[in-house]
Amino acid sequence: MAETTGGLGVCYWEGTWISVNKGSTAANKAAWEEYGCGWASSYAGEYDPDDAGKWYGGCAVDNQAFFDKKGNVLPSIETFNAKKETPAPETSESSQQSSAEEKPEWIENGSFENGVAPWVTEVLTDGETLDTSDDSTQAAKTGSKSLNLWDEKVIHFKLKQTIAHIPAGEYTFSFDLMGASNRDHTVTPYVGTSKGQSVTATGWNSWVNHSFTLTLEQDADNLEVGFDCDFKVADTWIYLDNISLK
Ligand SMILES: [Ca+2]
Repeated sequence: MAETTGGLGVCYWEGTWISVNKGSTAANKAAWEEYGCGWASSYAGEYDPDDAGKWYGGCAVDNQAFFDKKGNVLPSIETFNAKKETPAPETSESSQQSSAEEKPEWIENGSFENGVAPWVTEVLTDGETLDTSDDSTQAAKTGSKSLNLWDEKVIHFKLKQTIAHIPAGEYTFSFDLMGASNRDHTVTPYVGTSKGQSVTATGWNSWVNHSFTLTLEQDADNLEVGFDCDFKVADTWIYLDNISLK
């Protein structure tokens, strides 16, 4: 907007309509009516019988990207803060630093304070299942929980989540890792086809922050981000926390 002649700003309309996504129109209608998450409920028919009274419920433009279908806020909410702070072109070190700090977070639930989802595991070792991939209060680098990954056997798996859409640009992927120091294993972070260095945990509660930078040459849809975890000996365990892509 700052570069548009006469541009005053943007208007954002009804960001709190949530799709609910119960699996069928009938189920969605019941949820909209019970929780009031559509554009209007049947009660609006009292003062607006012709429009809201007939067409209450959800809307073709609900779930406009600030909240997921369960009402959890998404990283996109940072957009307006980021834009509001965009300064006039200036190259001082302090202004570069402050704009870097305000970059939006693209990882959802990177601190495992809200369970494990949307993180999922994909086991690459035939016939194996991962014994433990749970959020844990045993240890945390940020907040009060982290993710514990453990298996009684040798196992190779991925921990990942998918970013629906992310613009081209330069990003830093970072995370904190701790875990068994006496078990041969590697943890390799990746963002799409970009891989960071393979690292190894260094002991109980010995949290180490790792990061790598990457460039997305083009906007990406359904970008997979996560870790390739290769537990080369039995009974290997790690904890991950504070995962970030900015
Ligand atoms: Ca945490």
